[in-house]
Amino acid sequence: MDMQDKLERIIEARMKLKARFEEKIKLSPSISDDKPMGKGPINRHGMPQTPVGQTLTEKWPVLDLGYHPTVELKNWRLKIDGAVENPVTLTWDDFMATPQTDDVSDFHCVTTWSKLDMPWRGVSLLDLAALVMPKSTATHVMCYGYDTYTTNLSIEEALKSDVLLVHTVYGEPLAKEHGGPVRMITPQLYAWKGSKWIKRIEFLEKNQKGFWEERGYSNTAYPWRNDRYS
Ligand SMILES: Nc1nc2c(c(=O)[nH]1)N[C@H]1C(S)=C(S)[C@@H](COP(=O)(O)O)O[C@H]1N2
Ligand SMILES: [Mo]
Repeated sequence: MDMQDKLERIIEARMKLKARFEEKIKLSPSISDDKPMGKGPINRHGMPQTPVGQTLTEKWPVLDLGYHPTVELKNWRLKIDGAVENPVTLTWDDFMATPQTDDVSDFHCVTTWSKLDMPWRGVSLLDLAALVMPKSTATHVMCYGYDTYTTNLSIEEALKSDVLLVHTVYGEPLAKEHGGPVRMITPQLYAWKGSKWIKRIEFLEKNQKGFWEERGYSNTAYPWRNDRYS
C-alpha cells in the first residue's frame, strides 16, 4: 500500500471512530462536569489548570516500579490486538512511518505533583486505533509495559486526541527513566494511566484491572474529581 492510500485509510477510519465515540467522549467528566475541582486559568481542554490537591512542579520526578527495561530500537515492537478487526505488530520503522502528532499537554501524577505545558511528539492512540479498527464490542484497553506494568482505561478516554504514544519531549528522545523509547501519555487522567516502555495495547470487551487498579487505585482516575482511589 502506498503512503497516500495508507493516509486516506487512516483518515476514513478515524472519522468512523470519531463518529462512534463522539457521544461517549462528550459525556466524559473532563468535558461534561460543570463544577470541575481545581484552580487557575481554564486550560486547553476547558478545565482549571491545576486539579484539586495538586502542586505544580518544574522538575519531572521519576515514578515507576524501580525496574527500567532497556529496549533497543531494533528489538522494539508494539503489538495492538484483542477486540480489533486487524491486529498489528509494529516495528520501530512502522511506528515512525505512522502519521506523527505534536501536542503540548500537562502531566498530573496521583502523588500530587503536576507538570504543565510539556511539548510531546508521537503517534496518537486514535490513529493507531484507526489502523486496527476496534470491534463495536470493545469498551476498554489494557496497556502493557516492558517492565511488566499494566494499566486499563476506557475506550472513550483512550481515544481522546491528546492521548499519545510519545518518543520525543522538549525536542529530545524520551529518556529511558521516563519510559523511552516510547510511552503513553493521558493528559486528562492521572499519569499512571500512561504506560512507560509501552509494548502492547489490548482492546477489551469488558473492563479488567491493571497493576495499580488491582491495588486500590481508581479505574477512572479523573484529576478534576479527585478520583485517586477506589
Ligand atoms: N511501565 C510503567 N509505566 C508507568 C509506571 C510504571 O511503574 N511502569 N508508573 C506510572 C506512574 S504511577 C506515573 S506517576 C508515571 C510517571 O512517569 P514519569 O516517571 O515519567 O514521571 O508513569 C506511569 N507509568
Ligand atoms: Mo503515579
